[in-house]
Amino acid sequence: MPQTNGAAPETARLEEIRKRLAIWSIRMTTKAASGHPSSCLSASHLVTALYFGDIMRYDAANPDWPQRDRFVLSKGHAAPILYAALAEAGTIEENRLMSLREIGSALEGHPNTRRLPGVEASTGSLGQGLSISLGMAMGQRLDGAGARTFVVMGDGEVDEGQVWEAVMAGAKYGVDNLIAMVDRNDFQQMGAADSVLPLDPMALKFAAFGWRVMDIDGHDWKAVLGALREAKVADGRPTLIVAHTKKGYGVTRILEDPGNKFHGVPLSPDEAETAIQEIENA
Ligand SMILES: Cc1ncc(C[n+]2csc(CCOP(=O)(O)OP(=O)(O)O)c2C)c(N)n1
Ligand SMILES: [Mg+2]
Repeated sequence: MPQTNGAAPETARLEEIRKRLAIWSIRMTTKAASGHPSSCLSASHLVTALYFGDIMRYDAANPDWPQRDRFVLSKGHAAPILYAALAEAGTIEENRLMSLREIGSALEGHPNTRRLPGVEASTGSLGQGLSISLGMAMGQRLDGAGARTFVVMGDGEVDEGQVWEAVMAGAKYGVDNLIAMVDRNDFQQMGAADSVLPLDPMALKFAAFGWRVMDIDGHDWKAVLGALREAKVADGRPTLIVAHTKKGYGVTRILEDPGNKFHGVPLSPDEAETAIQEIENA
């Protein structure tokens, strides 16, 4: 469960939680000898803010509460940080985390909504999460309970054509309870995201398609919380938050690699211990 310190400023409390989720992501992937720790770390502020920054409305003990806000991790390969958040919230037991990617474990390499409470959508085949989220948000609107859907995409993921179909449909139907974030860490699997397909000016492209857009530092608590709070004030359009991040945030071993070759590569046990100390001492 979240450990709160009433005397500490909100961002200090969130940073403590974020560090725990980051450390879990490293431990889990190192134990599994497989997975995507660097993709978890870049999204760590976003996921922490959503679950623990008073952004999403949810009941951790009742993950199927019909009026809940929903979170879709469209970049499903960052599953460990989602699982760590669900454990931190109390939806799943912490002692399940280290079963990541084991045969038979519900903590699959990519989230499986049929197997784990709190997972809203099965993702991992990139490009589908925004469409899924759009449908959820439209359903929530019909329900009339004022619920929202939040979704985190990767920047490389935005290459997928299906993303742009959802962008157009979201604008057409004025789905203003849909809040999308792009984890703009500038890298995808094969290298620099813009070397595969140029994405900039990303925010302006979404704006031209009819979305409200925000462009922020995705590792700045005030910016992340401010953007998400502003996004919750509906204005007739879906919202996109471009969050500029670092793939492997907080871990020098990953960040110092000029080509960011650590995509889908877990840290060795020794590297993991060094990385965990670095995060704890930051
Ligand atoms: C449809 C599809 N194609 C290819 C892949 C393989 N794949 C897994 S992660 C990844 C790169 C994703 O990059 P990005 O969206 O920028 O996410 P990041 O890890 O940088 O946050 C790719 C190509 C996939 N999962 N789904
Ligand atoms: Mg990326």
